[in-house]
Amino acid sequence: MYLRCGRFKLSLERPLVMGVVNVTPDSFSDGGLHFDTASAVAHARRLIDEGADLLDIGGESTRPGAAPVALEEERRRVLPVLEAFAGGNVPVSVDTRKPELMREAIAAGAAMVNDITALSAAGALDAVAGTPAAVCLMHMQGEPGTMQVNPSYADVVSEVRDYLGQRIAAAEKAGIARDRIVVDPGFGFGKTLEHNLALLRALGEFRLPGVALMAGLSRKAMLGRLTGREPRDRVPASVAAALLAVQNGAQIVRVHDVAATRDALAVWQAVKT
Ligand code: 9MG
Repeated sequence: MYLRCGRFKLSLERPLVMGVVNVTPDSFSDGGLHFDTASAVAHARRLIDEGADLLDIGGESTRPGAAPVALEEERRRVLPVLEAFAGGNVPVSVDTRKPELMREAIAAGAAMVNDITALSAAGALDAVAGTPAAVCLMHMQGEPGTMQVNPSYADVVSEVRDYLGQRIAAAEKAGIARDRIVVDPGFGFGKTLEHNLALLRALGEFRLPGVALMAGLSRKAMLGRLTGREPRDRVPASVAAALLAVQNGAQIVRVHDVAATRDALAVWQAVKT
């Protein structure tokens, strides 16, 4: 199975590692360590050296409680970093929910759009449809500002799966073929610890025909709840979570700690029958 992703055709025969580059002052995971362009570029280079298969560059924090960022500011944060890598050997994804920035990023060479709102904004489907870019359709209940206030589901697995099925149908109708689509249940986005654990246990149910599956658990609050540790000390828990996700069907893992995740996956790959 392959993922068509801009000028790349990515084999999904082995799990892929997407390295996170937050160009934000307020990310939960790194506390704004890579906010200026030079540090973000240096960080992205480090992730590539560590073996990242893709980079995900974002300029708007999506942590619980985060406030929205204006288009102009998000563009100022993201585009210079993206442009530094767009011509290279590692596909670059833009993490945004704004159709204008999707268009600009793809024109600047982004190979994927990672949208926590699954292309639901007006014009978002069209921004991606007529291009070669892949898209990650993620599930979120509510908005980052309030999503963790009282998340509630009758059956989290079937509700998230149905939603992603509907977003795949909308994307296909707009002209985005399944081999350009990735789905993601959105761990921590309007979900309690119990919801997240239920989704991780049932991750295999999100392997939908012809569509790739991504999981992002890296350094998230659920791992803090389970270990009692701060985000920067959640590397072992994040690696364990990435392995469990891959074992349960994820083909792409979105992580902050690329080297540690690559090592763990190398062991997994060698043992897997
Ligand atoms: C932007 N972002 C933060 N967490 C994420 C996750 O789990 N998945 C995806 N696709 N994007 C995420």
